[in-house]
Amino acid sequence: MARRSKHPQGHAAGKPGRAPRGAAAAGAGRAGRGGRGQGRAHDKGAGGAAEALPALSSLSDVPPFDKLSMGGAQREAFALDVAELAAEGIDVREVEPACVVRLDRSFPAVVAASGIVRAEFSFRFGVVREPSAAVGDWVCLRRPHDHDMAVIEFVLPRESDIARWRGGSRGKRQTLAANVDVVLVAQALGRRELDLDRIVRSAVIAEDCHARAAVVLTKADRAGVELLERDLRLVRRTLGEDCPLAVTAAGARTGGGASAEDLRALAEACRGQGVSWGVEGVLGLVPRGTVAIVLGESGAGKSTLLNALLGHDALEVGRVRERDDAGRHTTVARRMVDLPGAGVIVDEPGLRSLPLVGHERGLARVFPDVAEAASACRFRDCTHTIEPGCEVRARVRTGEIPRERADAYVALAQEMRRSAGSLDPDITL
Ligand SMILES: Nc1nc2c(ncn2[C@@H]2O[C@H](COP(=O)(O)OP(=O)(O)OP(=O)(O)O)[C@@H](O)[C@H]2O)c(=O)[nH]1
Ligand SMILES: [Mg+2]
Repeated sequence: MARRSKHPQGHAAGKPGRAPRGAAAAGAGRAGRGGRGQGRAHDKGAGGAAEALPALSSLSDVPPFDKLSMGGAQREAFALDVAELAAEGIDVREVEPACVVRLDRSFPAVVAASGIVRAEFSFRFGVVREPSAAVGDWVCLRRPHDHDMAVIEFVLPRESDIARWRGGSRGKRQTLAANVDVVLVAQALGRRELDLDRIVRSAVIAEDCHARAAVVLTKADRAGVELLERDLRLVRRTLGEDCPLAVTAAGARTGGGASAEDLRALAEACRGQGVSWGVEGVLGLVPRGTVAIVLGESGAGKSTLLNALLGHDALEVGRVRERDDAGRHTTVARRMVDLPGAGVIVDEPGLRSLPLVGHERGLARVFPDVAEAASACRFRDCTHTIEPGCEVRARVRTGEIPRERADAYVALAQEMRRSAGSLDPDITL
């Protein structure tokens, strides 16, 4: 089918292309169409499955259409799609752009200028077993007047997509959200040592996916001032002074019993290090016009933080296990909410693993100084551990590169060397 070459899918160039079309679409052909006004006939009673979904009227804090901005390339692709649909004889007055704001199995909730509606994927996507779009995707939507559900005809090209590999090798790439500007990396303070590795790998994934990373340290009420100051210094030395950083204690009421005075002291400690504090600090990371996603382990306090940003309890909050502080995967559906006076944000189920596979560019973006030093090492395959003529270690000795920064880089580079069958030839790790 001509369309498949016009908007190639895939990720080969590092920049996401057209979002995937159903693999079976080419084979389905026009003959597979269920008739005008129809979407995809799902393998098991689409109507029944759709009925079990949460009613759209029960969804709160849905971003209004005018707060969701479509990019230039998406506009152009939309115009092409409309022309194609017109050539197929479809009444283009039924067609409009829309943004996916929630995924429930194969029936996303989408927001268009005409309002929020449930949609199914058209025959072009083939048999839909997994949603072919992500929250944040712009789609070419058809709202047939004689059909109760809208139909996603095409997914418009993504400007970015936040994705991770499932498992430890190049297995399945899972898109978490599309067209995201900012990734808020949520990490809880307090109980355990700060999981710096997790913060850094999240930042690398964000930058690799063409989004900006910002760190949000949650549950500050569980850390004393001393611990907080130590962790802030650690994050700063590792990710650099430029990495946006905010600290919150959004769920302090339900937690370790910190007094108002304790919280004031924590806020003061943040100010002392030039770090944003509280809900306002986080809102500042997601200004109007931006789309953010909050990433973190289950139990990191993501939904609690979002409820605080919204000013009411819109998202379900779970409990953590006393023994190891692990959450219970309370959030299960990806969902975009509208932050009053700021941008929009996607609440994300907690992620257990974030393997780094082929994220060399992200690593080089987060650590440009280390990557630059690495390119000056005597040996091209230097691991920056024991080799003579290692420029990375030399610059650590002179204090030019903080040791924490080099260590984080070396650990992740090592992981990627192990996991990657295809290192980017332009980057020397
Ligand atoms: N002490 C304290 N507890 C908090 C804070 N924020 C969240 N919690 C608690 O941490 C637990 C997990 O919070 P959630 O907001 O559900 O965490 P989540 O990251 O959304 O978890 P998943 O949805 O499972 O991925 C709940 O018991 C919250 O009350 C905080 O600032 N301080
Ligand atoms: Mg949650």
